[in-house]
Amino acid sequence: MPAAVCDAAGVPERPVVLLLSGPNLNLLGERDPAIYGTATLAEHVATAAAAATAAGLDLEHLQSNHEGDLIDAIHAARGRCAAIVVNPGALTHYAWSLHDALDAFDGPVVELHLSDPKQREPWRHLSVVEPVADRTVAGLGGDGYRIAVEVVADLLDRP
Ligand code: CA2
Repeated sequence: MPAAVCDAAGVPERPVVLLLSGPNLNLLGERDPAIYGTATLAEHVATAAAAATAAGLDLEHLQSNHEGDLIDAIHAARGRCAAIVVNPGALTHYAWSLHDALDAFDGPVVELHLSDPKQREPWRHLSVVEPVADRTVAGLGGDGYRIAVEVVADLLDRP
């Protein structure tokens, strides 16, 4: 186990996992239940937060419909967050600036999708995030949020 990082009062800090949600994921639960299920994004975030707590991690979440907001959050996570879980939405398939920002992040990156884009329309088969992700969790629906955090916990525990 790595040595605990402590705050100014000597209290051990829990590593922070940043969960990022890209465009339109704020609409989850409102339409397309056959593809994305009926749960809302808030419910998925609660699932991820519970998994983080169980693993001794803290979870922060940001959803944005704007690519630049997500990139700013990745930059701000450098040196502050231990890992990133990202469901980039449709940015997955073309946002090379997101690829570059994640490439500049030092910790583990887990790419997360509710559906399995590789089983869908051909334009979804390319992920520009995949080359800079340590793992991809896809096609597991809402369970993916718990599993992605468990994967992060596993990656952080490795020497
Ligand atoms: O399967 C995933 O998690 C995706 O990242 C979801 C994206 C899609 O573009 C990716 O190919 C795969 C779409 C998120 C938009 O979700 C909506 C939910 C309800 C209503 C409209 C959009």
